[in-house]
Amino acid sequence: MLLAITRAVSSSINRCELTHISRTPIDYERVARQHHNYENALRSLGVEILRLSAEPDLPDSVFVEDTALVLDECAVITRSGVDSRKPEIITIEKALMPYRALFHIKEPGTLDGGDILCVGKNIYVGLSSRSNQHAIEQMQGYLKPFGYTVKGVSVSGCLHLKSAVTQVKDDTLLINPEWVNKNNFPDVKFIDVEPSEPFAANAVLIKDSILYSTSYTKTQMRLADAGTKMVLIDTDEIAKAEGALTCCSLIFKR
Ligand code: CIR
Repeated sequence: MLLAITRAVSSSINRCELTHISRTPIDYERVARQHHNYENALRSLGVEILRLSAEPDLPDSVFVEDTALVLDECAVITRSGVDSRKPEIITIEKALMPYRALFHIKEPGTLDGGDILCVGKNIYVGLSSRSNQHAIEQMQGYLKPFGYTVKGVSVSGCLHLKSAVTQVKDDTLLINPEWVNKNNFPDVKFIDVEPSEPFAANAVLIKDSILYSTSYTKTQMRLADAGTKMVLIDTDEIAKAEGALTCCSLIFKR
């Protein structure tokens, strides 16, 4: 059984961090509706939702993915690369404690979950403005005993590694090769995003289906041609906070 931790959208989302996009007003009703539809799409794929209460003082707290990496054997609580997001972990630790033994990224390590791509026992970590080599070394120490290898990957032009690449099948990555080099990922196949849709590389893989945005119609056609089963939802309001699909949940076997 898969469980997804989510968190209601903060009423202060208009004060979210932005790095690569300009600020445009976020309509609270609309973003909350898109988030609700996201949760329902996960339910339609057989995922149970554990929704945490909104955090009015933490604008980016809906993006729970950034607070932890949850593996079958344990979880790693992150330490955000921006101060405004560091307190988000307090409630996430409490929520994860019943399910996993917890490790913590410690100063001077910084890590956002959006920078972590797991492909089997290979864990790739984006060396972005949010995540650093210290965090990678700490993760190696925590996760090597469980058989994982942790490797740093350069990314440029986007916020997180998973803005540039995500898994869409057991053996296939959806990638924007402008933002991350394919050579980092041996022994996999690739589907490239349409060059006119640079933000289209973020999908949530659940069993043999992906949750995907209605915004990227051309890349959708490429995914369909490759036989990918898709559940489509609107994400354009969430995207104004520089968020994508993976960011809004922490999904793991309960
Ligand atoms: C931030 O800059 O931290 C948020 N506005 C967006 C975080 C998106 N998270 C993700 O891609 N994992």
